[in-house]
Amino acid sequence: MPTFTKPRWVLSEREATPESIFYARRTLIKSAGLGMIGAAVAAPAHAGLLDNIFGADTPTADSEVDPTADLYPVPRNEAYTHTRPITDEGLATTYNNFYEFGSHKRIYNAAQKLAIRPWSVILDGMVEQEQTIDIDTLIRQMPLEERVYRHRCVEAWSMVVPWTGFAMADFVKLARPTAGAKYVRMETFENPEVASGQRQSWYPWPYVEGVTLEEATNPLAFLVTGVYGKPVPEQNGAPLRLALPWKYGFKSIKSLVRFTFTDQKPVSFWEELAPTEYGFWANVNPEVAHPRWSQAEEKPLGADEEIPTQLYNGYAEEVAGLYKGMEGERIYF
Ligand SMILES: Nc1nc2c(c(=O)[nH]1)N[C@H]1C(S)=C(S)[C@@H](COP(=O)(O)O)O[C@H]1N2
Ligand SMILES: [Mo]
Repeated sequence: MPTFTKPRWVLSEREATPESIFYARRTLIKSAGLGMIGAAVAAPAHAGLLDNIFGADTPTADSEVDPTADLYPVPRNEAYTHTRPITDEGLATTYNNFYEFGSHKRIYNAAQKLAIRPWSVILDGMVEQEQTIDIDTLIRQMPLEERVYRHRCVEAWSMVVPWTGFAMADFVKLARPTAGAKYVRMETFENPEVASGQRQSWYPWPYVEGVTLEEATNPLAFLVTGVYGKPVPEQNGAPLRLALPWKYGFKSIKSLVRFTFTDQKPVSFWEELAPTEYGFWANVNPEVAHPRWSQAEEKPLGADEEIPTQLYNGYAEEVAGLYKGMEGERIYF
């Protein structure tokens, strides 16, 4: 199990969490005469953060066997190299951001409540034919491979993880978008009965993210079904999540239920909450600070020292071309 031996960075991480947005929002709610709602959740958010660092319990084992478990492990595609060691599985599966289950990192037990079967995914909007696909049918028909990717959270922690999944480009082929489609808008499940965070009504649920069609079909864009050679667990976004390793982690939306092809630029969850802090592009750049903290360095989960953050999180060769001629846009924001 992970032990957090060095709490030095905890404080800076607390600064880095988007919590202050909610405090600001709570003030607004209060002045609108709805104070109790905001006040009731403020304290647990903080307690959870400390719990997260000093807590030592383990994820609850799944009672049901994943119906795709027989597919794993899957051969690794060695084209995706990594220069840093792979993050300890125990850390990557117990230190999570998944606001549906709480605005702190230790959500893995709460996330077990999410029923990941039956599960289907809707493909709609500007497509030749709308489709609803059963998750097991989808996973069994896609060419699965393992890729080791870096992940850089906007809060300045990072990890290196072996994901299993398939290229998003192959999924776009399956969707057959029509000529005018420019963006893919993605949505997470919505079920406040199991996801207590979704009862916090000032968040713009469901969680939404978006990419351009060019980004979606870039070979790096990866739809994840597994991690560490097994089906991906709930807390990491089962049964289907995105991995966009050149963008800040919040773009890598979890537990997907819907992909809508559109000519309208989607507004993401974080952009809607705090447009001055989180933008559409969110490409990693150490030289462009977040309004409230530097992005120059990152803390790998389990490491003692911070390391320098790289432009496009080290994937410039693969993706810089996507942003040619966009010098006037805030692509690192
Ligand atoms: N639906 C949903 N997707 C989400 C989030 C979330 O809160 N809800 N958090 C994002 C953020 S900020 C990060 S850093 C990654 C974390 O993924 P991990 O828990 O597998 O490390 O998930 C992203 N996807
Ligand atoms: Mo993040």
